[in-house]
Amino acid sequence: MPSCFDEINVTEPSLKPVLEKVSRGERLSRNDGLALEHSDDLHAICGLADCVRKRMHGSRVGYIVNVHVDYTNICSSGCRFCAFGRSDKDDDSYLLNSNDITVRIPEGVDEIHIVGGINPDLKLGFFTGLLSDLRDKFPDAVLKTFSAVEIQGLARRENLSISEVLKSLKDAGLGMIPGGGAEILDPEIRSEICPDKATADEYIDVHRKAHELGIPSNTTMLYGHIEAPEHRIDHLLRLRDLQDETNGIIAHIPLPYLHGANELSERAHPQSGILDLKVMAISRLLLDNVPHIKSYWRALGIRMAQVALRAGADDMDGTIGQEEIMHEAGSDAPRSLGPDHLEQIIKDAGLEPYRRDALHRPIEEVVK
Ligand code: V47
Repeated sequence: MPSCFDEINVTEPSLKPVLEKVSRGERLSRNDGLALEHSDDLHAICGLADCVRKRMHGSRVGYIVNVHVDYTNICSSGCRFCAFGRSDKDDDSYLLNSNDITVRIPEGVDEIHIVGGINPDLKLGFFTGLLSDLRDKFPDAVLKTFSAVEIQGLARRENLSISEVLKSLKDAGLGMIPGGGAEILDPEIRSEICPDKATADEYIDVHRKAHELGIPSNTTMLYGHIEAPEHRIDHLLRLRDLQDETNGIIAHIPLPYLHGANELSERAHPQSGILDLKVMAISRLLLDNVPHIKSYWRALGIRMAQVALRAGADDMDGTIGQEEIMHEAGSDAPRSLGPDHLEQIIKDAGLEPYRRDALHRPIEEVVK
């Protein structure tokens, strides 16, 4: 019986060895990644990633009933791609307390995703207090809260080590770390787009320390601004190296840069659906040790997120609600999608939806 890979028609000679390696299950090199980046054979690249997704997950695509709450937009980082951050002097700056946050969370969610700006006024007690309130009120939901850059900022303000902060957060109920803050893990690009935020090494280190303490995490990559193909490949290889070391990454989420209301837009590459599919596919192909690749519909838009399910992604994230970061940056996707809608999107891609928990375990198999 012909395998999925036999049906791929590679037109460019540079992709032939990549096809052979992927079909044999061999790891791709940096040069292979660059060959994929520099190829125009979108059909072959997406086809390869689709075959890998199928080999790893069959026809199953996950989604989660979750909620995103962005607890503060007060941020000292001033990232040039961001439309969300404010100074505390701005009229529309905000900080939600634990009660404001809990009233925004619907009953029955399986994951609570909470992130915010690097707010210089917030101490460890704010974060541990919030986590224990959420744990009391939503004992069945995984608390996927505070990105690596927020944790790094908190440790610096409190003069504590990353592990000390993570232990306190874990004791208070932290279940998992979301992937935000990775942007592009290259010092020169970071100096242009987010000079005052945690460095690439610091981002990796928070994830490494979390994994050492048994806290899993997701990772992201913000692409389509001023980075070059080499930066994207090196970013993915850094994540792959970390995963070889710790095996703590559950899912990787490629994030397309959205141009709305931010400083970087004048210098950035125009948005490209071709790049969206290529980056999704290359993420699946290079991150051979990361179980899940998410198609984040809030950033990609519903249609592109659906097509990306045939370019390597095996997950749609979730019902979301509330999220502000993509909304402020001009996302035209709805604020929220119901489970039935998500299921239909997946079915229309010819795939089989399953509802999952934050660790991507099918919900019917999770014993609470
Ligand atoms: O770190 C900010 C990005 C991230 C823009 O872990 C922008 O499951 C596009 O990390 N255009 C936060 N992106 C979102 C995030 C995330 C999302 C979904 C799931 C998970 C997960 C994590 O949003 C930031 C930054 O990279 N971002 N501004 C913008 N203009």
